[in-house]
Amino acid sequence: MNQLGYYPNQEKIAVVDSGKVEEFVIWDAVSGEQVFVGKSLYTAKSAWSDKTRTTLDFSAVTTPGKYILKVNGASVTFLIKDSVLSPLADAALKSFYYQRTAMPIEEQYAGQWHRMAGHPDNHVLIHPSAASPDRPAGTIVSSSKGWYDAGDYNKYIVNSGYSIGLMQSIYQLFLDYFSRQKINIPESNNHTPDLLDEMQFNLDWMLTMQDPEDGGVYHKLTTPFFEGFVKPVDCKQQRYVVQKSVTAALDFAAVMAQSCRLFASYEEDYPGFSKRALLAAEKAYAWAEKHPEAYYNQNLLNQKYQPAIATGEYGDTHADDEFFWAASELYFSTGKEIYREEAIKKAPQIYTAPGWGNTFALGIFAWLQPGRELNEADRRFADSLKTELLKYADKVIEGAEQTPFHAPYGNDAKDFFWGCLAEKCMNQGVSLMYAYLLTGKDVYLTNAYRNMDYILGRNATGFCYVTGLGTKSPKHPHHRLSASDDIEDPIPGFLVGGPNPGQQDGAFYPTASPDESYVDTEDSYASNEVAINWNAALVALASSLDALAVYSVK
Ligand code: G3I
Ligand code: 9MR
Repeated sequence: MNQLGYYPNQEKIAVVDSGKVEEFVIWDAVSGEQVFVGKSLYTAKSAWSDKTRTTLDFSAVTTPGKYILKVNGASVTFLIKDSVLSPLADAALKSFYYQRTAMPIEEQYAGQWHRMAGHPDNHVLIHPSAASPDRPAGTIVSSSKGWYDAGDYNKYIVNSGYSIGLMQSIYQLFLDYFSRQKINIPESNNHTPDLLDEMQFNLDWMLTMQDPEDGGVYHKLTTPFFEGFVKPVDCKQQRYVVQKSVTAALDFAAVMAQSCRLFASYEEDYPGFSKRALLAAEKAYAWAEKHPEAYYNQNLLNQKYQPAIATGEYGDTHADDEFFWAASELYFSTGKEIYREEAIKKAPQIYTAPGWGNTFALGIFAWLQPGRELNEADRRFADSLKTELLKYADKVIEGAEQTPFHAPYGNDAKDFFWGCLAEKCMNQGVSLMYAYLLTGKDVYLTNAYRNMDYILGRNATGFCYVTGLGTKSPKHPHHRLSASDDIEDPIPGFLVGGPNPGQQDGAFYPTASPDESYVDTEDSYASNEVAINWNAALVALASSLDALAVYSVK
């Protein structure tokens, strides 16, 4: 079951890992009264194991409260509640605060997970791959602040640009919701919404990753090798900025152009940022146009330069999607025709859900932003993007209500890979949520909720895949901050990568079955790591569903 609970009028489904259910009963946990008796809805065979699963539907129970579901001698407690996803939305965003580098994480904001500052990054070297006339190899630069990327301690422009882009796209849809959200971070009492404050902490770092001379953007800031599982304060390896790349420049340009618009209302807290961001964006874009083939390829880099770099690659061999996203954001921030032309030239033929390596959807979200004023030609173009998004959505939801977990996600072996719970399950949900906003058709939103139910427990392993939430959640994520802090529980609010039959980490997995190929051990970075882009997807879907609150009692 969804271990967090259900909105009063939300569809409520549980799945039993066996084929025979005569009937199930729901009791009010407080009064002790029986409130509902149900029969199974349908049974469905797993595509990968011999399990036949039974679906139970208790959507008819709508009164807020605490209940117990009893079936085949087992029982489980659950909640029906307004704002049931609020704690998830808040915790998901708060996770970014815990990822902050270069400052102490204080007890008043972090409780038991407070820690000392690490990685000041005020003495970073220009790697030979990043050398330029003004900054020869070995030049010392300061590149402070920003978030740790994931379970590791490095900072990658592609991934952090994408993550902010996704969250800020959602921010623009629900301004009211985000202006009220408080997650207890150091900036919570200023005039800026907490989400933007948190983004600013990383945007500030990103600005330091641009070469002031030519506008190019370094791909990442990293140690040559991954650090061990030690506290940030104990890390001593030299850090470098490495090669400028076209994808880093464009993700940077896109997110700066987007931020220029969003921060314009918050000059009081961030004076001058908006203007600086736009200048930086245009410079980075111009650099990308001059270096359209400057892909980041770590193997090639290591053949030419020392020290060799072994950390995360975030490599890519196509930049049309990044060009499209950046040109679109720049068009909406400047109104310049050249960006419009470029966006239309690079536009996708079909809709694909967003991911760190595929930013088409972020550009599409910019064009489809509700309330955006478009001239007639632009409106026609936006409509063509909308048509594709809806085609995608219709295909995704087809037959979902007959599947083992009653969800569009999780029915194809291709749904399970490194980071799939975010990059596929959540981002499919985000796309369906947009389909709902564009049409008002409930069926899209219902299916977005179904994917949320999936990660919160209605799935093949029975895990609620977010740390610190639910009754059975990951305790040993591949997360250096959680592993090195001497606190038993992992830092809360993180979505793990999820089932991954690729099993690239050599950890011991219980099975090869795609949807059960998950193990809650620290060494499993291919199924049990955390990452900012994955949490960005969680922020996006949890906040949207909570902001819409369509299934709450009105
Ligand atoms: O995209 C395809 C998908 O279309 C296909 O269906 C699926 C099935 O095989 O594969 C997908 O590709 C996978 C890709 O992740 C998805 O984005 C690759 O197999 C997989 O190897 C790749 O893993 C990436 C991993 O680094 C290894 O390069 C993850 O995306 C990426 O999130 C992860 O990022 C690391 C950073 O490098 C370092 N910091 C930690 C971070 C998280 O693990
Ligand atoms: O901890 C690293 C994780 O963040 C990356 O996603 C992963 C893949 O690049 O690599 C992890 O580091 C492992 C390294 O690749 C191999 N030796 C063991 C490291 C983890 O302990």
